[in-house]
Amino acid sequence: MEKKICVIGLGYIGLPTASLLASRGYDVHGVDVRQDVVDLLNKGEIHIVEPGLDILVRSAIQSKKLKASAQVKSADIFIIAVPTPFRENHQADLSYVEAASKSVAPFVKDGNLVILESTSPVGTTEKIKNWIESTNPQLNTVHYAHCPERVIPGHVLKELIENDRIIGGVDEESTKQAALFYQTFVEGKVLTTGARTAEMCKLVENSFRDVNIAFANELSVICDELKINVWELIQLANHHPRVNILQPGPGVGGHCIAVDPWFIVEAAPTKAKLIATARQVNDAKPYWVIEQVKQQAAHYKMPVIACLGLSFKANIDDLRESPAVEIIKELQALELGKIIAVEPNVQSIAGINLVDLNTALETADIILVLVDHKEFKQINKKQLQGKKIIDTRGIFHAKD
Ligand code: SAJ
Repeated sequence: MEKKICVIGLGYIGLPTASLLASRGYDVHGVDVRQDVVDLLNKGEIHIVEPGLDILVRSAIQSKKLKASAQVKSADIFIIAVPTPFRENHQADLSYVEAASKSVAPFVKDGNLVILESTSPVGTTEKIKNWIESTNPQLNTVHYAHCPERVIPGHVLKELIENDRIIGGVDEESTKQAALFYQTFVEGKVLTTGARTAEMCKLVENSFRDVNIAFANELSVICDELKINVWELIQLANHHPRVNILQPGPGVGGHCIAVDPWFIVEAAPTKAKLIATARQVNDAKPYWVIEQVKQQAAHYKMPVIACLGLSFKANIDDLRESPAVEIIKELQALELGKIIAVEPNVQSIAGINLVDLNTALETADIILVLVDHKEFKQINKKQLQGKKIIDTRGIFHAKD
């Protein structure tokens, strides 16, 4: 008989994972604390934008291989995919992981496998074992492993299957059991290690990216002062065979790269100097963009400022930790002009005046590009004539 799987957390990772597993023949029970998400899912609909996910979910629900509720059920394998944000002081908030662990504890049986997919500080998988076993003390042969999710929003379904995976168990048998499971649906390599190294590996991957984006963001600020086009500069420098500079932007958003490096800083505050500085450089970038807008707005009396894009990166609807949202809210608070915004992937957002792209282009005095959505890349440059452009993503940098 196919193994039963219970996935806790039906968000950007849990939902695609649950539906992929259902499509591979597993009996999957999805759990979410949000009843609206559960209800939508049971109708075969979804609450997030991710290419191809709607079709996969619909067929998983129709085949009855995927069901959802707010209640955990017994299973052979439990996958925890809940948020791991940080608190005000940048310390990891493990309350969702703890609550998820305690919610599965009464249903876990000896021989089961509990997997943590959420990006977490070093030591979290051990904590899950402790939370579950202190809630359910008669357990003694449960396997626990961390298998950090590594998919990029926008390409989740492809990357869930094709990416290599790191599996780290709390002991060798746990690692082996988890690896056997992932090998049933992952086409990439399944690489094994211990839980702590797996946890650190994920944090390091995102910190690597954060540090490199910080380099690009710092360059953009330096180049502005030196009157050099940073986009052209990076393009040229990247012709060197061993140079690959990332792209500057309005700041770093999302629930991962802007968060995870802090877990390393928290664990080794005096040692993690470069990682902490990169975070500060990236967190400062939105304020630099706001300064740019202030300078331009000073040439007008109540200008119309059109902000293109709200999501944290191109072609997705995810607004979490989005620098664009942060910038727009601050511009509104500063009352620099009439602030309008365009976001093709979102219907509405409280407190922000969303308009369609044409209206924005027609009425704006200042155009602030915050996200490089495909719709914006197609803008005819004639529509920009006579307007001040602040292009934080470099979509208009190419020479005519
Ligand atoms: N960004 C730039 N310049 C760049 C690249 C990105 O400013 O050159 C910005 C984006 O606009 C965005 C932020 O960085 O605001 C993060 O975007 P991203 O595309 O770099 O990454 P995420 O957050 O969508 O996904 C990352 C991925 N990690 C790595 O690439 C190392 C993904 O594989 C992880 O699974 C994901 O974090 C996660 O969930 O941890």
